[in-house]
Amino acid sequence: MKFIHMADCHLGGWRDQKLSSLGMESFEYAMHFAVEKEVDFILISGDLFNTSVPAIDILKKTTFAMALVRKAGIPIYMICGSHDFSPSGKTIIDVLENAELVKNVVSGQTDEGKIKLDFVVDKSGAKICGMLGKRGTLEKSIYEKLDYGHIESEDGFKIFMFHSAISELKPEELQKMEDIPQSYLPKGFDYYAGGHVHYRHVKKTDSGEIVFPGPTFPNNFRELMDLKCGSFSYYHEGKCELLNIDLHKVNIIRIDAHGKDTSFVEKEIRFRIKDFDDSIVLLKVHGTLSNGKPADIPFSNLIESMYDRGAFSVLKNTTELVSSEFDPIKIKSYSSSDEVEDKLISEHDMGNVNELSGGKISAEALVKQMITGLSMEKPEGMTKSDYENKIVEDFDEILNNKQ
Ligand SMILES: [Mn+2]
Repeated sequence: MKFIHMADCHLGGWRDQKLSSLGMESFEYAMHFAVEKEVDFILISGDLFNTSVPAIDILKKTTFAMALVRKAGIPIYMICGSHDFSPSGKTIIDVLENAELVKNVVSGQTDEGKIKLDFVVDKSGAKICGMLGKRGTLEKSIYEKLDYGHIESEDGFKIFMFHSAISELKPEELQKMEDIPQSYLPKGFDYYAGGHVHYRHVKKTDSGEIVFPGPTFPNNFRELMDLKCGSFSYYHEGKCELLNIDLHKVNIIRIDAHGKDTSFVEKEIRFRIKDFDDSIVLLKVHGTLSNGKPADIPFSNLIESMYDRGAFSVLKNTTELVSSEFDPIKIKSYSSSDEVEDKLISEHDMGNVNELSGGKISAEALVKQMITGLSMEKPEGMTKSDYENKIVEDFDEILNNKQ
């Protein structure tokens, strides 16, 4: 049996046009790899798109790549991740499924309060089932109702797809991320196809492996620094192999500006400019300058020189660069906007919201859903009044369902 497993593609996630295209190319690379290796099937463990309403050009390229593997006779099995849902629970994945490009494997019935998951049986014989991921790890409550015996007693080669962080397997820097314990995963599966945590990790269990393949392309500056490239898992000859997708190398220029003046920092950056050979350059400058302010460093000029020397793309990060002329404002750096939202919500008095949530879900979860609702951008081609109606409709659903 041969398959590839990817997750967290976040297609359309980069504002920078070049990096957005690179994210797409990395996804296409993995799809072509699958065709070339004649795999039995492809697994996508959630967060295929960055938003629940992706732009038309993103959809166009994604569906083109999917149609290609489908024509080669390769099925795509997937689950939805936290980014794939609109606040009212709608997802473009349903559209892809109706067009028979993908198969969403999350299905089941409720029987006396217990959820019995169904298996999808691939023609290779693999039996696949899975659990969706929701914003704020709201899937936790679904795991608590799972009929484990029902899926654990099934025989054959079994794959469980999931989109959640696992407490025991989280990297140090993501300790605050919400998670589920490893014991929530059903036992006895041959392969656990994970997603959600943007890092690469394989852990052996008694029956098989829990695999986090990493995103197919890093999603922000920090991920580019840490991961350097995208990746996916290739399962063949009874074991999995994590493969990198490095279409462009990453060059990191990290400058500690502490106690230095701006002209010294400028020189230090200049010394590091070399032939970049089509690589992505990450320029990270941090520390407290001895005199002058960050704006005195001619960054646009420096960046231009980098492009002149063949950089594919240059990203600058100076959020931790401060001037000594002012008292530095102490801010904590957060890894994602989700984290900032969580922090703000937790600091806020939830008295009134508690009433609104009717006790069915936590006030925090309700606020998160409302924030997601308000963050929906107006899709291309939608009129302003339709957009307004849609927001109101989504809000109604959030407030009435509270699920
Ligand atoms: Mn993700």
